[in-house]
Amino acid sequence: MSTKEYVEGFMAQLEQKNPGEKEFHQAVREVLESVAPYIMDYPALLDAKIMERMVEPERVIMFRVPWVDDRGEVQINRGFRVQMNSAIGPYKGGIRFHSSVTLSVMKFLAFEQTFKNALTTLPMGGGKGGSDFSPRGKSDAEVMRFCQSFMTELQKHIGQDRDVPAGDIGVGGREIGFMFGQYKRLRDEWTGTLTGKGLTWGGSLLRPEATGYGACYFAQQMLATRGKSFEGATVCISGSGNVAQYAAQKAMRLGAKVVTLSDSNGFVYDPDGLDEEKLNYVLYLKNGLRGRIKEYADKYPTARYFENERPWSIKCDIAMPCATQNELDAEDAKKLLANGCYCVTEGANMPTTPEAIALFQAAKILYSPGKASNAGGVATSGLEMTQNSIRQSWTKEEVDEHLHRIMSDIHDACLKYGTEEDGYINYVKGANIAGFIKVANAMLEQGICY
Ligand code: NDP
Ligand code: 2IT
Repeated sequence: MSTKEYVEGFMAQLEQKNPGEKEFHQAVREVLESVAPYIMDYPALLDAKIMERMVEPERVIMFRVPWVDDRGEVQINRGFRVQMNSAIGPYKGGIRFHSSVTLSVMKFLAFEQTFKNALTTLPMGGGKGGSDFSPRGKSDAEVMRFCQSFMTELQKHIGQDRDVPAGDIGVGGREIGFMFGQYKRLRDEWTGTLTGKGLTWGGSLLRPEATGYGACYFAQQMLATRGKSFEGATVCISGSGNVAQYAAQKAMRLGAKVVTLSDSNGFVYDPDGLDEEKLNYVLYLKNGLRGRIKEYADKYPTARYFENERPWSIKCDIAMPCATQNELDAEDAKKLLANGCYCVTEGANMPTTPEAIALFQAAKILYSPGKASNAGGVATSGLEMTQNSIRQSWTKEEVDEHLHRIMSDIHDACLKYGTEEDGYINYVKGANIAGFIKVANAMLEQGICY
């Protein structure tokens, strides 16, 4: 059997067994194409059906989330927790609240998380959860009632040594607070079962910044392989949420000019670039006022707002997609390449379509998949768990040092498994193989239990 036959046969079965789950199919195919040659060299992996086991979640929990809105009307949402793989540690991964959440989205995210967490070098398994509830436009009281109802069911399935959720799209400090409060009330115990907590109640310094900062640390390492850096570079960022905000802050502080931010309605282009004052306004606009990125262009007239467009037509050296899955397609990739972009570092999970990835790799530009470059967020969640367990709080400098080391270790792993014969670093291959080997070996050593 050729590698191609193995991949296509596997995918045909996966698609038949999981019909319609297109995001999940996409995520599995990407990993499988990288690891198939490795698997075929090790009959023990084939015989133990490691890959077949990895694509079947250990457990999926789906539940009703009823709540009452401010008008007194009953609302029903759907809740999920996909406990994908616990080979190397308790399930760990974020919770997403967004209207686009489906079982397929949860499974793709939990699958990606398994390999990402393995790359962090910390003992964390893979999981993901969420709901099709969207906090946008809801009052604080509505968000609280929703979070309490969601946690009333979820708390039966999680725990500090079992499954430790955190934030993701639509889940920030406010939502983690409401969920943690309800967890503590129902379980009558104070444990670090959620990460991303407030600083006065068990949170870690630098966790809010960690995904965006980590992505920039990773990009620094990528750029260094070509003698380049952020200094003087023009950067396009998509999104304007947690990851985008701190990617922008770090890129700027490393000497880059950040010229775009976006949300699901459009993007702003500021040819003068962000500065500390403008970024502070964005933080206040998004986290305090819960406003739209369009308002940036109202406040700073040098900026322009492009309704219903994505930022990838703007000329840049470095692109950092930090919003959501499949937000950068082949057409966008062609525009970036034509404009001379030489580095694409993902802050989001699976933001680049397979066709766009192929174009970047064919052009031999630097391209890193989210499971490598956005792993700083979950890694710092792991550091929060450690601090909770030893009942200590580390300083910002201590956490930052760990984060730097972890991102650098992930980069080394990508080099080890992803450097091709001509010297091109295929970060997709490197990240997938390095993450896979760690999880696969743990599964082999533990026998056929899942
Ligand atoms: P936030 O909710 O803070 O921000 C999400 C941003 O993406 C918002 O600007 C949002 O705009 C935009 N967005 C969401 N959906 C869409 C869409 N369909 N089309 C265009 N824009 C969209 O989430 P995060 O910043 O935490 O997450 C961003 C990405 O990073 C996600 O892929 C997430 O999985 C990933 N990630 C997050 C980590 C974390 O620690 N938070 C860690 C690792 C990865 P709008 O307001 O219009 O919805
Ligand atoms: O996608 C991700 O890695 C996250 N949303 C962070 C998960 C976590 O547990 O901190």
